Amino acid sequence: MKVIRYSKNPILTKEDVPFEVNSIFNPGAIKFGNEYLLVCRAEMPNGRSSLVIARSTDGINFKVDAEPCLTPEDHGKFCKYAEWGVEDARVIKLEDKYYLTYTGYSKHMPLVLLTETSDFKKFNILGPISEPSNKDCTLFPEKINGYYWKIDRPTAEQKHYIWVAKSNDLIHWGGYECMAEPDAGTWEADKIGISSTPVKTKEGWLVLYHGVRGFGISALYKLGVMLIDLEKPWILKGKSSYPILSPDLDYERTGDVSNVIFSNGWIVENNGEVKIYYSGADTNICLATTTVGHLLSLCK
Ligand code: BMA
Repeated sequence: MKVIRYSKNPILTKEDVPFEVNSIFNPGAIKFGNEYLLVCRAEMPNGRSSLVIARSTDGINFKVDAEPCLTPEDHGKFCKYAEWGVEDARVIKLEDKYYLTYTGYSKHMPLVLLTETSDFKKFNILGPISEPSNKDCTLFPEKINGYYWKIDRPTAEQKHYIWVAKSNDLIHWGGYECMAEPDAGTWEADKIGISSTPVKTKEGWLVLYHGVRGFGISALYKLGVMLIDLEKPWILKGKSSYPILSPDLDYERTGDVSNVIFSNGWIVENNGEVKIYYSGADTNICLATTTVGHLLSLCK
């Protein structure tokens, strides 16, 4: 099965949010008990983002909570790194807790913040796990060779590419390795960053990533898929040679940032079905489905 857009996209727009927002987009996704949770970015009227949860029992029909779950102001002593907004959470279950890795945006520019929760009601903000400029971070859902691992996207001069690092406690990181670089002259020539959380398969860790190609003042954001070595997560085993989703439809072409498909969350069902949650034009939340088998075949 190829990647198929849900016929009633978008599944969430700002009209579905019970408080005033400019837009709702870029959700992290996780199953929690019997519910599908989307941890969405809500851009508030002042242009700064908070995170808000949307809940569903079928993964398609979501209801947005009455208020945000995490705001810049909630960040206390870390607020200075989140003052301009919190954005684009990846959500993972690791041991007996859930973790959110997301962008804190401030005068210091983007960096990665880490927060833990057990119930998606109380959030314990652990603080930055990168320096700026860095974003698009996910943890791995289990220890590998005795360490916790993260993937992120530092910016080095003109380079925007993917690195991994390891840690004993999720707070102190080291062992940095470059994992993937953009392919010159292709759809992902200018920037790449990890999109989804990694999902374990027999062949490796499967993960969505985004690629960007700029054209003057505009840029095209598309989605691809990568396969990472199970034991050595800095080794890229394969990736799709073309995008699996590109901005084609009106709700992906037109919006606050035109021609963008961006994803930071998916849910892989036990039967291998994949629900990709993504946003069109930084303005809405959409759904596309595929299978693990299809995504693996693209990485060969
Ligand atoms: C990236 C992030 C995303 C956004 C994308 C397209 O750099 O800021 O939040 O969806 O750009 O505008």
